[in-house]
Amino acid sequence: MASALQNLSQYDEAQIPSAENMSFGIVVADWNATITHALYEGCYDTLIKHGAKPEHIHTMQVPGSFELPVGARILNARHNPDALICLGCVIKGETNHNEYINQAVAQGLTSLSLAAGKAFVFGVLTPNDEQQALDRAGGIHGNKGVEAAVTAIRMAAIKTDKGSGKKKIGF
Ligand code: RBF
Repeated sequence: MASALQNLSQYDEAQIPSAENMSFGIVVADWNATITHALYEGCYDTLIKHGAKPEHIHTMQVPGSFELPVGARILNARHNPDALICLGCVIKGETNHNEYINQAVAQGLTSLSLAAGKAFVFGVLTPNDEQQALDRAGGIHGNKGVEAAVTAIRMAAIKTDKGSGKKKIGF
């Protein structure tokens, strides 16, 4: 699988729009806090690195990943940011609770995104075990919080882009 071979958190910084005039909401689930708080650090630092101002980044903690959609909805109503990022970690256990939670979060964030016309970024790790989570929260596979931040910046730029003229596209 291609994704097993690369650290997707490495990207060309020059290709990312400036976040200087953008605002963001970050919602973090406290279940598996060692993991999710590392995702948050990566996410927050990336927004700042690309120019976002601390006063334009609004953070909310919720108990678990299942609460991410409602937390994001509250944060959106409160601050109306350009994009929201939801960070969580649902580790597969002996029962299939993880499938219900992941499905609910994915559906909830999709509904919110489409209704609001802005990104509610899915930054939820869905690992089989804790090691897979650590690998993606600052380990060998990078930090998915960084990638969630980059997605939010790109989507916020799309939201405000007037799209005039021909664009150079490609990778
Ligand atoms: N929340 C997470 O963010 N990650 C988990 O791995 C996780 N595992 C759970 C396992 C079970 C059996 C239950 C009942 C809840 C779990 N939760 C987890 C919490 C869930 O997201 C939510 O906070 C609670 O179900 C309360 O609505």
